[in-house]
Amino acid sequence: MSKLTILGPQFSTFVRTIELVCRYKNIPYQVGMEYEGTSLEFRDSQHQKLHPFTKVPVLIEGDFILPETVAIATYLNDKQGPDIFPAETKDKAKNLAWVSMISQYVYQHLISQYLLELRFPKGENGAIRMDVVEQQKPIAQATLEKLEAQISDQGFFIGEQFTLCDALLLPILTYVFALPEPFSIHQNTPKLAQYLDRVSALNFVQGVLTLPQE
Ligand SMILES: N[C@@H](CCC(=O)N[C@@H](CS)C(=O)NCC(=O)O)C(=O)O
Repeated sequence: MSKLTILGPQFSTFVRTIELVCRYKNIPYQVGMEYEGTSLEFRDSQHQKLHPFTKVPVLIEGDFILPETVAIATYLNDKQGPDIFPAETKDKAKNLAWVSMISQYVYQHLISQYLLELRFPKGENGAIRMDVVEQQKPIAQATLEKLEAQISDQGFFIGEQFTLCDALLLPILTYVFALPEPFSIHQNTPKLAQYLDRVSALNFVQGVLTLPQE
């Protein structure tokens, strides 16, 4: 059977989430924008066929095509290897609540509305729109503080087990914690910093969470 492909650029946080799940479960995979021998362009008609809203990642496994991170992770979870959800019903439900919050609000507040504004400025002559940054920064800071309040002392984001919450959060936090002054927002989140250092050092995480060269 052909190797499973995670369609999308490796710098995408959600693509990295699926990479982390594959590595945790020891599932062989490849990452890239290659599909059926050609390189896919973002939002072209081929991409539209694979994901109706032209997002990444999309999982390609032979003729099985699956969009959306949580669906992909859940599908992969049924394969070999350790579980990415707690076994007990209520623990699993609570974990899924955080999966939903991280992939929606946390991603929105930290990445779409803050980090992307800095990395891909939309102001005149490619300048950072400082008014937008000023407006979004407190929202991003408050979101990090909500994560700080939630984080467990037991090793992972929730409890003693690596879960999909960690796979979603680590790629986001890696980018956010690398923001330089005056955009840095992690001054009040020491537990989150320790968590990021601790979990990033695990073997299966190594090599995934790289930062762009300045
Ligand atoms: N709900 C989607 C969101 C995926 C998503 O937003 N991916 C980003 C990259 S990290 C993307 O495709 N951005 C391109 C765009 O919005 O046009 C999922 O969970 O997979």
